[in-house]
Amino acid sequence: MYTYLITQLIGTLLILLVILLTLIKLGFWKWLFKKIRKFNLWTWLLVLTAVVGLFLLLLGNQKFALHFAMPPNMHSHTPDKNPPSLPILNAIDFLFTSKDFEKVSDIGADPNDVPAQITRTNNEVVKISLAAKEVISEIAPGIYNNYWTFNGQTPGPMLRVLEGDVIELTLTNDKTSLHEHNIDLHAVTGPGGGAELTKVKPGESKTFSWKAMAPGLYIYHCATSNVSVHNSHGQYGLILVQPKSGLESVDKEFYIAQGELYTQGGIGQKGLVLFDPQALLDGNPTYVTFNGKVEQSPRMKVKKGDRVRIYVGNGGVNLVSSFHIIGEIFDKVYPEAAMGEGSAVLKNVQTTTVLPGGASIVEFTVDVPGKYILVDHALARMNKGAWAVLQVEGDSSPDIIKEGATDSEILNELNSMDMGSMMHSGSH
Ligand SMILES: [Cu+2]
Repeated sequence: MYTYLITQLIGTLLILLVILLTLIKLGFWKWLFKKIRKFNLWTWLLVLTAVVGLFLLLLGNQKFALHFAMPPNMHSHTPDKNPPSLPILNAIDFLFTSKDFEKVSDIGADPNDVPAQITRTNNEVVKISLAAKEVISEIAPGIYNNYWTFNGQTPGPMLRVLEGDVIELTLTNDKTSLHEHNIDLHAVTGPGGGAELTKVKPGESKTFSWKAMAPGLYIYHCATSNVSVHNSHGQYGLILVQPKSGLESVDKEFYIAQGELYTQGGIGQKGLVLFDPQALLDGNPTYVTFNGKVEQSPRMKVKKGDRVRIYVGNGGVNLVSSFHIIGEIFDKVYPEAAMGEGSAVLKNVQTTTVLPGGASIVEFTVDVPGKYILVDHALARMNKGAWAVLQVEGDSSPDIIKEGATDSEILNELNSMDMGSMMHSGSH
C-alpha cells in the first residue's frame, strides 16, 4: 500500500543522483571548493545575505500558524487562523506510525444499522459512548486512505433518542490517534454543539450532558480546527431526535450519509493516498461517497410492497447533494429533515436537497422489483463514487411497467371506465 509513496521517493532520489553526478562530471564541485577557499569575510557576508534574502523571498510572505502546517504556504481566514492542512509534525509522525493504525476491512457504515423505533413515551437519560479513531481503510479496492472516524466507521453510528431526553455523551479519543478530536451535534442547543466540552487529546475521555430540545434528523461531526479537514477525513454521522408524537412505522429504515474525500494523485490512484488540502479549498473532491467508500456490493435489500424510509445526511464539506433514486418517486419527504408540529411534508418528490451539515428524510413504497440506484443527481459525482444500490425482490409488476406494447387486458380495463364522466370533469 506504500507503493505510491515509495515510487515517488525512488524517482526523486534518482533525479537528484543524476543531477549530482552531472555536476561532478562537469567539475562543478572542484570549481566551487576552489572558489570557496579564496572567500574572504566580505564574500562570506555577501553569500550569507543572499541566502537570507532567498529565504525571505520564498517564505517571508507566509503566515506561520502556531501549529506549523503542511503544506506551509496556505493562508487561512478562519477565526483561529489555522490553515486547512495538516500539522507538519503529525504529517511526519503519520509516515512512521501509520503502520500501527488499525486496518479496517470495511470503513462504510452498514445502511441497515438503524436503531429501532423508540416506543416509550417517557423521557430518559440516554448514555452514549463514541470513540474518535484514526484508521486506514479502502475507498475502493487497492486505494487506501487515512480515515478519521467515530467508532472506526464512516459515517459514525446512527444515534436515536426521543425528543426531551437527556443525553449523557462520552467521547473518547483513541490513544493511537495523532490529532485532537471533539463532537458538535447539530441537535444540541448551546455554543459549539458540545464541541468545547468534548475536546479530547489522544487517550483522553470527556462526558457532557444535553437535552434534546427539538425533533429532527441532525448531523454530528468533529469540530476540531481545522474543521473542514476533520470532516473531509470522514468524521460525521447522524442523530435522529424522534418526535414525541411518534413516527409512522415502516417496513424498512436505512441510513445513508454522503461525504467527500480529497486525495492526491487523482481518481483511481492506487496505494496509500495522501490528503490534498488545495482540492479541499477548491471544493473539488476526488471522491464523493455514500457511506464512506465506493460501494462494492448492494447492502440494501427489501421486498416488493415494502414501505421504505431513508435517513439521508450530508457530511460535506463543500457540495450540496441532490438526492435521487433512479426509478423511484419519494411519496413523502421531510425537507431538510425538519420534523414536528407545523413543519412541511412534501408529496411526490423526484430529487431532494441535502445540504452540507444537513439532512433529509424520504419515504416511498416499492411497487416494482429490480435494482434501484441511489445517486446525487449532479451525476458526474457518480464517477467519483456517489451511488448505492437498493435491491427489491418480488414478482414483476406488468400493470405498472413492462416491455413492449400495452396488454389488451389493460386496454380493455381502461376502455371500460366511464369515459363520459371523466371527460366531463376534465373540461372544468
Ligand atoms: Cu476530529
